[in-house]
Amino acid sequence: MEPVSEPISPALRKLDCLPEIVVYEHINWQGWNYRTNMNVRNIGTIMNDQVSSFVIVKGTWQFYKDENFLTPMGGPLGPGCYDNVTRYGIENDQITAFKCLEW
Ligand SMILES: [Ca+2]
Repeated sequence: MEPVSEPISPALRKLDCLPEIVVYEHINWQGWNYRTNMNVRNIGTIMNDQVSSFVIVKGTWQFYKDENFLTPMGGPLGPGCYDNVTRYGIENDQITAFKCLEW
């Protein structure tokens, strides 16, 4: 029997390169970390108002002070290692939400 295959849909191809971000409790990527490919509407009680550094693996991301993507802080940021949020117009220990604008 021949292999059964079908074309990869554009949507599935996109899954191969999802946006990705890792946020950290302390500056210089220390403390707990949280890695995700999803938009985060509310980071949750334990991690709320704790983020001090992050790594953007893929995509352009925007951070917010309040849940549901309200009160943007800083501008959209692309891939890179960001050692201290305050260097990028974001208040320390204030991030509650973030989302990918494009990738
Ligand atoms: Ca912190």
